[in-house]
Amino acid sequence: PHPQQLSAGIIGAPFSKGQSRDGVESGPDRIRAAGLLDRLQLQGCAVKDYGNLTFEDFVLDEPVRGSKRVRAVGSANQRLSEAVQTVKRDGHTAVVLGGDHSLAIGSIHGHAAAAGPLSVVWVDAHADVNTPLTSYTGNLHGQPMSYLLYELRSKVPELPNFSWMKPCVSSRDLVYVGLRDVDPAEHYILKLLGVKVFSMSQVDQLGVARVMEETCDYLWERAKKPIHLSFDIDAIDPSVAPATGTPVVGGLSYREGLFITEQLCQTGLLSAVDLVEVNPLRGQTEGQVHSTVSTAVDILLGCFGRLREGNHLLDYSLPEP
Ligand code: B3U
Ligand code: MN
Ligand code: MN
Repeated sequence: PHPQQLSAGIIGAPFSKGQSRDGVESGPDRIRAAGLLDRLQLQGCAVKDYGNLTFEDFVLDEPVRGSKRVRAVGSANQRLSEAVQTVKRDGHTAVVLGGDHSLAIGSIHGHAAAAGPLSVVWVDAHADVNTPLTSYTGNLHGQPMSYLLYELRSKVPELPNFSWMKPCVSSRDLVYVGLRDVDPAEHYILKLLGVKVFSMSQVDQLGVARVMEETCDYLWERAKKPIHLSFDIDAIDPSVAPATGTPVVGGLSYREGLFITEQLCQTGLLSAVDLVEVNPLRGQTEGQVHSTVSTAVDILLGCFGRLREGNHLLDYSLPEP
């Protein structure tokens, strides 16, 4: 699709309680300040900014079965789910600017509630599929996929402020790209459910072009469902995107990251995008923060039709002498 046929509905989700490091809540404003909206409009994309969500504070939010700030995460994601449903019903491609990756719970739930069954492409160094009972850290940003998968329903305990949501993704409709830091229980789950995984080993072996070809072929084998892209900036190598909470060496290059977005945009099925885990406070220099934020912006521009070969508006005409 041409960028001028696309429209972006942008939701800021300045939420950080799915993990323990301050700063990730300023991601949405930093990404906007880097010119995301103007640049989307310049490439011909219609943009509506729905602003930043506000989240309820929980004074008493004691760990539940070892998992931290469950009530805050549950409540924030309920709000986000409703916001994503509004954006989808208004006819936009939803963009959720995080914030930490626990936000994928509400984002994917809301997307599925408005658009029906989805394909999910999860680009991340991590699988984020721990259950509350397998997590070593107790951080909810390492758990969102376990809440969303039908097949793990019986493995996830009931949690306070999560009764609004139900699993809505089949493990056959999920593809991972970029994995390189997977916990043993997560690895067991991925094998048990037969989830399609392109870890960094497969990216090395096949190259990103084959990975994306196989990703699209796999997702389309049954039906062409709307695609939800959940992009954790830590999928990109820390030499390019260091300002994030849990950087892991050996990641996707900037070019591989952009290629993924160009290919997904060209399917015409991209229906919602999360861009999460940009943490400006984790950069050691302003240059590191800038590199991380501008990579995040370029990934989003790629999702809305920006091509490295160049673009021009549909009504472009050469100036006459
Ligand atoms: N798998 C670990 C580490 C982790 C997951 N996501 C991030 N880190 N960013 C966990 O906490 O579940
Ligand atoms: Mn993640
Ligand atoms: Mn990650």
